[in-house]
Amino acid sequence: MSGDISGLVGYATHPPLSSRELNCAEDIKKRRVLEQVPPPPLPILPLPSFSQLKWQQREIIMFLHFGVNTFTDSEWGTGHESPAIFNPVGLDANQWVNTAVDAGISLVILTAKHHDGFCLWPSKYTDHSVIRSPWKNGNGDVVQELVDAAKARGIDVGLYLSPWDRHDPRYGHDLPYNEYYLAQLQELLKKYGSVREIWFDGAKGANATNMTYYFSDWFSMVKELQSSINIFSDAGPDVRWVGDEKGSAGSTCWSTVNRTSLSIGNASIVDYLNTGDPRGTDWVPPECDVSIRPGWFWHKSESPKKLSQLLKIYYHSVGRNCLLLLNVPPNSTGLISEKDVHRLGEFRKAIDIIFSTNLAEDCLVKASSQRGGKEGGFGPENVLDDDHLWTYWAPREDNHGEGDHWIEVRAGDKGLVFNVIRIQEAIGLGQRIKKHEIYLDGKIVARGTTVGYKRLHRLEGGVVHGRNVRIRIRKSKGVPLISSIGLHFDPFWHPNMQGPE
Ligand code: FUL
Repeated sequence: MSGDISGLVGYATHPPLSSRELNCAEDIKKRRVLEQVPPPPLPILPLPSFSQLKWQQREIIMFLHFGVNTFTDSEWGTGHESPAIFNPVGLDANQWVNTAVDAGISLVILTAKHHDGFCLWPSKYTDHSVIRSPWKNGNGDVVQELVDAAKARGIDVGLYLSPWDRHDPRYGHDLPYNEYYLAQLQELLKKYGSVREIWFDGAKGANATNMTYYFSDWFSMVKELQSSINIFSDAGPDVRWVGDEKGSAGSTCWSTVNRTSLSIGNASIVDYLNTGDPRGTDWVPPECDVSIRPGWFWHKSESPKKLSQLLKIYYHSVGRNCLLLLNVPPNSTGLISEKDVHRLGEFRKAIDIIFSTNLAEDCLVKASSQRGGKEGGFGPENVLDDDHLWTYWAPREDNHGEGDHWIEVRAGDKGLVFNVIRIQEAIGLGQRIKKHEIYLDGKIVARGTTVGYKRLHRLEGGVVHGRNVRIRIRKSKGVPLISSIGLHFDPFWHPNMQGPE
């Protein structure tokens, strides 16, 4: 707005203003300026932290299960393995990282220590490690090699340090084992630069010795040493387990939970973990861990999942407000097998084919109302830009009751042919949507509950044709804030069929 206040106070026809009148005119001017730029709506708590938001945008993370099990054809080592069997003569962490980068993955998490207790780095607190293996004459360090390779390609690293340790004699003795575990945590988090995620696995054999883990000490130490890290466990605090190892979140999936209802290694809470809690006071989004193969570790006899299975996992994890943590295990040579590299490449390509074209982009977008009026900055056109967090459509707060908010994509005569609908909420201001419906030319084609960072509807009935797609928000906490909408065509989706290999 210009500095001209004549229109407000009739300056052209009145005598000069007194100082009181001038102050008053300034106030009006200021108020007008404020009115012109409506502020964003208040957030609905709880909110994600900066690190959680960054994590959410990664969408897919790579898990690397590697260790003595890779050489013994087993999943859970006994702890009695000889370090002499660990000899990945062709190990090339650059190949692991290149595979991740080619798949669009920006974070890789390595099992620095699995349940067998064998350490992939030369820990000074045990000799059950690479130090006693023939690989590089005991001078190797897999964690360092991964860190170097990741740095060279500009991606991030995370580490898995199994609490359950079947080798170390201190296991089962609370104080000495917790001291040992904390010492190893410190080694890993001090020596290798920035670590973006740490994985505390809740698994433990049925006959394992009972003991108490000092989680509070562990978590505090982790946060002290790495300020931007996300801590994963069954119970968070930053990322929670989704409750299964199939890569599938609940079709209702809240990033919010009550942490007081959670405990680590408690099988009775898996449903709660799977769906989250609309009344949750803590932001702890779920991560869907699943392996590209039947096992977590490499086995000669196993093969990667079919592309159609991987895509289904994608829709049920990323498409349900989650992160997909996809395990791609290096083999006994120390390389990711060719067939896995190939399958992962196909997976990435398929995702790009499906989502690189948004059919809504050439369409008109209308909404039931918009915050701050036409030029307010919260118009429906925001759902078509590239920012999927901080530009969004916001309806007016005042004149629509629950169930009356809608946004519509209008294609006109050219029409639309699609089988996938993508909706994204502006989660930076809290997760809000509880129930939504999607109509094509007045007929319902999909319905769902939560949306969150990303909700994908792959239409059960297959491809649909029409002109106008309306998304109705039937229930939400406060007003819904939608940051992105996509209409996509998935050529790999054939309802009631297995899909291509
Ligand atoms: C589980 C472990 O027991 C598996 O071996 C694997 O590491 C998986 C990711 O977590 O709890």
